[in-house]
Formats: sequence, structure tokens, C-alpha cells
Amino acid sequence: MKMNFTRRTLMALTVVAIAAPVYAADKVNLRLSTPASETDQRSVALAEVFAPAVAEFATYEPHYNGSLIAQNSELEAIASGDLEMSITSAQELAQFFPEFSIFATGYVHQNAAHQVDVFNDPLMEPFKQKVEDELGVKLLAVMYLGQRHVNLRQTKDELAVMTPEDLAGINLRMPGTDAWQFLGKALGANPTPMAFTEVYTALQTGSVDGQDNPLPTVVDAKFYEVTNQIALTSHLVDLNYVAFSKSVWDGLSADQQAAVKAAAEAAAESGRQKQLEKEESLVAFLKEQGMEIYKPDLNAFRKHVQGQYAGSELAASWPEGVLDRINALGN
Ligand code: KDO
Repeated sequence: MKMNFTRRTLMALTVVAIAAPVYAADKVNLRLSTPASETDQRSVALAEVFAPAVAEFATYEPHYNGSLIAQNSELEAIASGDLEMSITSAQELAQFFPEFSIFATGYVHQNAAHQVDVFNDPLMEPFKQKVEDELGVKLLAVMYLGQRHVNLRQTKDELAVMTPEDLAGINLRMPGTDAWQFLGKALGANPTPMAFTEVYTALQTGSVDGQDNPLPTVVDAKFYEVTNQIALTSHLVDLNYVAFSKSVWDGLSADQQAAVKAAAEAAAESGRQKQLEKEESLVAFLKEQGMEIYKPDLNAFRKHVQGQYAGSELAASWPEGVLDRINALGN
């Protein structure tokens, strides 16, 4: 865990980053690191929409599958000037700023449009400002990852997941930060921390019983080859932010900054629409692959998950009134 990564260390790293912005030839070189694959819709959107829109003054150099920086270490890399961009998560940000766990809480965001409304609402300003001031990272746009569901090796005959009680003792891989682990427990499972790039093999060998991710990720990462069922828990309408180095940003002209922001927003919108389409269409594909896909008792899951967060240490870090404001922006 990086909770001991103190604010003072962050400030020091930010100063280093300010002193050494990364430029390639006379264009800014923007290295992006992500655990996602090249074919993931967020990667595709950045390569096809973001990169050409900034090509006049920037080169875009993406690194996929965690090949440059390991999952959950990208923000530190940006802070220390070793990376210019990432597709970060609220869970990762919560390692530094616990209040970000509010955006990583089960059954809070209602859908993709709600995520955008929350991201653009004034309620986000203090969150964004803190990340910028203390980590040297600008959050440019919100990307839609999708509705996360429980995806298991067991067949439905072996284990039908209707309520959180059915997940008791199930080793559910969750990414390795506190906010993720909390969510896994809140679902009723036994969460096992693991990097995304290790999940396929862990499912194949049975070292975990399952994992949670949106349907497009289950397909992109081919998890359907090594699992048998998906219980449509929709426990997290998951998001990522386009994270950008503040020191690089500060070296750009006002026009270039505007172009970078607009390009990130356009890429996010393009990726969001494609991801939504995929969530719809992939149910049929996954069924054709032999996956059993069904709806559990959503009220039971929602009630259990919300009950776990209420009064928790995570909830104690949420600024007063923010949850109500998020809810008010929903349906
Ligand atoms: C994952 O590790 O399950 C996760 O879906 C978490 C997300 O925040 C994000 O890091 C994502 O992986 C990667 O981009 C790979 O899709």
C-alpha cells in the first residue's frame, strides 16, 4: 500500500517534475502507461482521437499491458517526472487522497452520463485542485470503464450467486488498493489483491475463483475462456480519469492546453459511446462462448454494499455533503 507516501514526498516529487519536463525534439513527448490492452476502448480512443488532435505539438507514446509502469504506480511516476499520462482510477487516487474513495464506492454512480455530470460539477473542483497541487497531476476528463459484474470459474449449477451471502468464502480477485479490497468485502466475498495483468493466469490455474470487471473487459482480456459465469451485480459503474502531468501542462501555451483538454474530452466521449455499445452487444457473444449470464437479487447486493460503507473509515474521509450532491445529480 502507498498510504505512507506522504504529502511532503509528493511535494518533493512535484518539484522535481517541474524542474525536468520531458520534451522530445521540439514536440512534447507524451508517454502514457496503462494496464489496459491496445484494443481496450479507452486505449483505442486515446490513440485514435486524442493523439491526432494534439499531433501538431505533441507526440503520443502509449505503453500497454502495464509494460512501462505497474498498475497503481502511474501517479507516482507522473509526480516524479517519469511519465506524462495515465488512465488513472479513483481507487488509485484514494491511496493519496482517501476522499476519492467516494467515487469508487459501490452503487454510487448510476450510469455513464452521471459520471460526466459529477466530473464536470463544481463539487469536483476541490478534488481536482488537490491532485494538481499535491501530486502535480491534472485530471482532464472522465472515461467510462463500465458496469462491473462478478465473473466466476464456477458454473451456475455449482454456485448461483443471488445474494452477497452466496459469495462467502469466494476468492475474488480485486485490484490491490484499499478502496478495491473494501468493495470486494462489501460484496460479501473474500477479496484477493492482484494486478490486472496476472488475472487471466490466476483464473486459468484456479488460484482465484473469480474477478470483477465490465463485460467489454471480460471479452478484451479473454476472461471468458477461463470462467463460466457472470452474475450481473452492476456493483460499480466504474470510471477512470485521463491523468496528465501538470509540469508538462505548464510548459504548453494556452492554446495547446485548450487543445489537450478538448482532445482528452473528445477521446473520453468516443470511448464512452463505444464501451456502452459493447456492454449491450457482448452479452450475446459471451453466451455463445458458453458463459451463463444472469441477474442476481440486486436489492440484496445494493443494501448489503451500502450498509458496509455507511459508518466506515472510508466514508469518514468523504467531505460533508458530497454524497448528497452526487446523488442529486443522478436520476
Ligand atoms: C482492474 O484491474 O480490474 C481494472 O479494471 C481497474 C481499473 O481501474 C483499470 O486500472 C483497469 O483495470 C485497467 O485499465 C485494465 O482494463
